[in-house]
Amino acid sequence: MSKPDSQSEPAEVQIRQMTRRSFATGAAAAAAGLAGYSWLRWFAHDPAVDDHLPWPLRRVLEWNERVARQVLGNERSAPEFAAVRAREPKVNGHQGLAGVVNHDTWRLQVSTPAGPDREFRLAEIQALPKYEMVTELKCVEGWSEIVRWSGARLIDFLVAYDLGCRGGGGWRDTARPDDLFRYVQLATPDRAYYVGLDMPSALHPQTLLCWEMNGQPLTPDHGAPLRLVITVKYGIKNIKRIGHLRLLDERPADYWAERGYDWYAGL
Ligand SMILES: Nc1nc2c(c(=O)[nH]1)N[C@H]1C(S)=C(S)[C@@H](COP(=O)(O)O)O[C@H]1N2
Ligand SMILES: [Mo]
Repeated sequence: MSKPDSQSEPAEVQIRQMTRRSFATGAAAAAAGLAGYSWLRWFAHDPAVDDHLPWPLRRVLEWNERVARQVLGNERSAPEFAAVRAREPKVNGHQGLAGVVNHDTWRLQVSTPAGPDREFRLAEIQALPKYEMVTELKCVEGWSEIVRWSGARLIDFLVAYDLGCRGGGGWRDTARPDDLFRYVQLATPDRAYYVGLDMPSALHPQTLLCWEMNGQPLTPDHGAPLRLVITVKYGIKNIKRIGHLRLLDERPADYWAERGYDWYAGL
């Protein structure tokens, strides 16, 4: 990302830009309304997590407080339910689930336009703060199920491993929403199933990289070793058996969008 050269810019231009920025922040927060703001607070000050957060995550919570209103302000959180209501969802969709995955040799391969590619072991994802949520999985075919999921937030993964901002840069204090890539694509190891996500949805606090369902390790049918659970989207975006994660600025290909479904598939 190129930044305006502060040396060559008159101070009043800079001040005007800064004012416009803070105005935009306030306006977005107001437009988001109470629903948006309440999850933002929950996101930014989670007492269960705040105290023992590794420093990069603590830093990003502060970062979130400042910019989340601009990036994520219009995303709402989905309702959560009592754990006793959780059931096993029916196994639906087998694209990209052929064969078996060895959890020891499995890697999450991450690529960005600038490269180089990076690889992550399951343990590196499981080392992140673990979240649990009891939410409704909604399939476009008309059924839904309440399920208890556990895993790490996708945003925490991106922040902890300095992914998501252009130029290979991490989530520095100076990072701004427009430094972020605009899209994320996730694909199965064989790339037979793939989903595209807009960045605000990818960064939502209820977007989890899950390795457990209803308190048990994921079964292969439900996406072991790692699947996405994203409450702001229909089931089709909740990709099972993730093998690849790509950060990019062009809207990525999506398996069901190519077959006539809405690319955003938002709820
Ligand atoms: N790899 C992969 N992930 C997938 C699918 C698929 O065909 N392949 N189907 C999707 C659809 S349409 C739904 S509704 C959910 C169902 O998740 P479940 O089988 O765990 O209930 O998985 C989603 N993730
Ligand atoms: Mo589905």
